[in-house]
Amino acid sequence: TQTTSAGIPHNANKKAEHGLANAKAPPEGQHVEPPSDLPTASSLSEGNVSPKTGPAVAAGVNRTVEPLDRVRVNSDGERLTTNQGVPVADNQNSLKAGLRGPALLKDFILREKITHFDHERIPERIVHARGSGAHGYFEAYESLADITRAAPFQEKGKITPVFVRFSTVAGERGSKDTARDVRGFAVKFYTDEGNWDLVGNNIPVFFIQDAMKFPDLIHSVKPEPHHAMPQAASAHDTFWDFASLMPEIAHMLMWVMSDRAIPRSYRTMQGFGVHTFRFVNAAGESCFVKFHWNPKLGTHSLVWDEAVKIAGADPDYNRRDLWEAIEAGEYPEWELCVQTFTEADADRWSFDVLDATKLVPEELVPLRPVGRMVLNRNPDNFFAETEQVAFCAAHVVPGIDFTNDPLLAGRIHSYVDTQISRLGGPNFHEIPINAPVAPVHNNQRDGMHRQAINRGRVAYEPNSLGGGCPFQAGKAGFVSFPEPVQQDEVRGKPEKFAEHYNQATLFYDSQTPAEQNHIIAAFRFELSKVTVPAIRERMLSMLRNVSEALAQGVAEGLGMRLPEPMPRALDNPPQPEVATSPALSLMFRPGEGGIRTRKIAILVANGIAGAPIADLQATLLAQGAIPRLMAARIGPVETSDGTPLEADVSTENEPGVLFDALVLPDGDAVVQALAADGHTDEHIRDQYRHGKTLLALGASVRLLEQAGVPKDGSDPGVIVLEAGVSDWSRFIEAVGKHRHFERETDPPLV
Ligand code: HDE
Repeated sequence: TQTTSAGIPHNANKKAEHGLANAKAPPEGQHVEPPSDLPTASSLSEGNVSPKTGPAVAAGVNRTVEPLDRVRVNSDGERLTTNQGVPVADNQNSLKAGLRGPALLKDFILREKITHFDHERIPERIVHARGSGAHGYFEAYESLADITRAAPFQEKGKITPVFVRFSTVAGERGSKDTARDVRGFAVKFYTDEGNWDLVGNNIPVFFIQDAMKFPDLIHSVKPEPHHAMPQAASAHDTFWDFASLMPEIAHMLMWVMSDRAIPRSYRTMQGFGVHTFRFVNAAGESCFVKFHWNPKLGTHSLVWDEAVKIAGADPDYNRRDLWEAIEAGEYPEWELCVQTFTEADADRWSFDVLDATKLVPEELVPLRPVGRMVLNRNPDNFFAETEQVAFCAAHVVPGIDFTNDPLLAGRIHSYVDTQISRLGGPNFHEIPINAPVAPVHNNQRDGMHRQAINRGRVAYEPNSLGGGCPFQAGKAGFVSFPEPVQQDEVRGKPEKFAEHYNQATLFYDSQTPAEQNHIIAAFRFELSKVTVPAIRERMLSMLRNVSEALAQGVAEGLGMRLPEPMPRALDNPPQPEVATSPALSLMFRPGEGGIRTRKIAILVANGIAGAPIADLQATLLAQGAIPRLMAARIGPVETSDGTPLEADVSTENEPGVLFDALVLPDGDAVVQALAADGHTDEHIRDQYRHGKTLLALGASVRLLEQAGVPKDGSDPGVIVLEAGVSDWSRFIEAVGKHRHFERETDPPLV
């Protein structure tokens, strides 16, 4: 750990400027010293409640609700007005000279309406354009005051409001949710000491090491500039051309070709701060820190064939899932964990902690859980909140600081810069969703769309006319960690940045066989879309440095021979500390089990015995699952026993890929009707192919046969129950496992 020069007063040289005798010193008040009783982060929070955010609030209500109240508009029972508040008499007809005459220029009501409409769109984010947001809170498990003075961590139980935005990276605003892509995981903490944005991803490493390459990376993955294709996909020449020429990308490619890049839900993915940051405590001592968000529901993903089909069935798949879970009161939750380590630890390791293409294996530095985040309120308005929210890697608060990661340096610049054109000027911090809950006082003034009405004649410092206010907070304010730097200015990279493959190998070797197969299949798919053979060849030569088995698998899939391995920058690469890290597998965090919020389709048709279906439905509901009765058409179902059943989804409006499990009903006539509907077969095949659970009751076993699904009892995810049996426990247990990859073959059997 290092120590700040905490004793140095702020504005240390200022007084000397006025001469020894202070002859020209300004009157008292010009440079007021901060009062000695200036509030600190911990004194600001009384119990768990920040004075800025008001008294304790009812469960389910966030502290960001009240500050936003002043701008929330509820039009219930209100009359229609113009933007000037003028009541509008007729909202159907423009003003004309005679019923068949020309529209009149003086129709200010029409003109205002059309003009506003004409300007409704703002530029979309250059990356992460497609996103979904939610409000919630962070709750600290314990005080971390010994290692950081950051406000959210000062007390056990302290609550800090948050707004979170999840996103895909490459696709445009209206693109599909299930693209193979990194997911953004951006959290805005509205702390007592200003906003802290932890703008992370669902993958702990990145494609490149230096911000200098970011525009190149993004240009390569975005739709190709001449014909603007493909949308939201990396499977095209330019991305792989760039990738094959940038060996530092090897580790990240393992992650984005894995199922991590197609999460089942935002609620089932991890989040990572990616860069190494610093914690700094009140004494000015610092340690390094990496941030991890672990979902309570465990980590679960889609499989590729499923992701492709969902893209057509419901392009809003992840957005809808998040929205519906929160509406249903199934508040998603993540545990925030930190890895903390010292500069001396970092110096010993084979990799550089300033290199964003490297992670710190959990086996090397275990995770320490420090709090939980719960998302418990959907935004009122997508545009006002989710679209206008402006995250920024430079938004840190006292107690959090940067490191010299050269990727991070570029981010510190980029985010504010991009908001200025995206949100139309330098006052985007005043947009309600961006405004800190902590008060803002400075001498910045004016600019497009200024909201604050700053009072008084003073907009400069030092001043005597304003009593020296707003005054500098001195040591109570943000003090940059004074990391000693004495170096030549160079363009280059540190030594350890030259090793690109150890952690790619670590990742691949730490996956289960099913996950490894998915990685091979993903490379095969992506590279099969590449039209230039030399690019494929370069990629294979890169993969040989990661894993011979992987390279071989991909080469076979492409009908190619293995080329020579790509030359390495280092002849003697350093030995990695760990050879496998189980924590890198999605299987490592299955979650708490159970079937809460899992979507289960129960196929029904006229003539069905309703009682067992109603019983199953009630059992699943009681366990928090979402059973839906699916028929060829929605509406009431005729049951043989008079039990009222209503099909709430049809095979047409919610195709089978949108469900986590499938139940096939008993009854000869019912099975016959289902067998005659091509959707049934399709649904069963998809469920089976995608590793999901199938339950066949009585006569419906025929439907499995028809679809070619093996039903010899060896697959725990294919459950056949004799007619009349209604013990659902095996089915529930199987759904709780999410996927049954043991059945997977390549190519698929079914
Ligand atoms: Fe970003 N990134 N980024 N990024 N990033 C943006 O900011 C940038 C990087 C991340 O939901 C932009 O407001 C550079 C890493 C998320 O609104 C832009 C570099 C990580 C979001 C930008 C990176 C991220 C963004 C576009 C390399 C994970 C969405 C719109 C030096 C730690 C935030 C905007 C939201 C968005 C720049 C690399 C995460 C252009 C220059 C690494 C989650 O400023």
